Amino acid sequence: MPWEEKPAGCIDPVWRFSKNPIIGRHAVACANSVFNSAVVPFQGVFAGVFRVDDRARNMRLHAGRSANGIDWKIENDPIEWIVPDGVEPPEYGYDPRVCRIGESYYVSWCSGFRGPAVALGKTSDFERFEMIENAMLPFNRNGVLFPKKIKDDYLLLSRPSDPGHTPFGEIFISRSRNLTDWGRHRFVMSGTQPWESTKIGAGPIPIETTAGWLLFYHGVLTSCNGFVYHFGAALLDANEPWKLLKRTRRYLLSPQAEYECIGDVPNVVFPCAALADSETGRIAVYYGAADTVVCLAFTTLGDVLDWMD
Ligand code: BMA
Repeated sequence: MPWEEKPAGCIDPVWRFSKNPIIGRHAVACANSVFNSAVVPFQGVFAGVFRVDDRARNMRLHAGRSANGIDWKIENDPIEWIVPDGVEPPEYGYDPRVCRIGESYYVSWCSGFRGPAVALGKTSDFERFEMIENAMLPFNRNGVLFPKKIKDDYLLLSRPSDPGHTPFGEIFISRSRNLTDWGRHRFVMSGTQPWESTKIGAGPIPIETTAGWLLFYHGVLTSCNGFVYHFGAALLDANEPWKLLKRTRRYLLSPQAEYECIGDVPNVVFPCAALADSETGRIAVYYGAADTVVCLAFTTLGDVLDWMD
């Protein structure tokens, strides 16, 4: 996985890749911008699903491949979802997450279903993508699956919202036996600190650790100039992940680099994927910056846990 050591003298728990952004706004010919995107290890290399806003400002998902997780070849054409009979096809798609469960790669995304809702689909090869169902009613965003079943249930985090830019938001969890019928909803967490006081939403697929599930999430503050998107992390109970064990009182990363402060939407860091190495504890976080480009930041499990204490 991509990795860069913490710079000498750095006191921050998360540090940016020196070659950010890794994907520029015109990485795809049709693109106005490429940001909030998800990657996974795939057959010895890496694959991903990318948010590409085109030059008509349609929001679409595109598949991509990479040998090293840094240099990406993104398809010029959007994913064409195979939609089962009777299922509302996506009017648009954005903010994907990709979750491996067994041999399948599940994509959750914010889908146009008479307004933003959480849709689920799957692929085994990043070429053929089948939609499963709209998992959540509108209005809901930031659908994030867990990478394994717990007590026979698939688990999905989500963030009920409104049809617009949503000045509120807390994380909930829902359970399902078949990835189609979701229920037994539980509240997980809300923002408590100023940096996350407007709303929060789950980010990358939770990472299983011996201390519980490590969840990176975005937290939004409303300033005189509008929303500011940071990210932090929480630790959720291993068996009952609606139970919050710990969280970062201070953010892990806030928009401070120029490419995070200047772009189509200034002051946004929005994590959608993380790669983790269990032997070393290394974590690489992929995040969208300023709704314009894709960036990488690094941390370790130890750094994040220390920041929670
Ligand atoms: C959210 C989503 C994200 C975006 C963020 C900041 O509501 O639309 O895709 O990064 O706003 O604009």
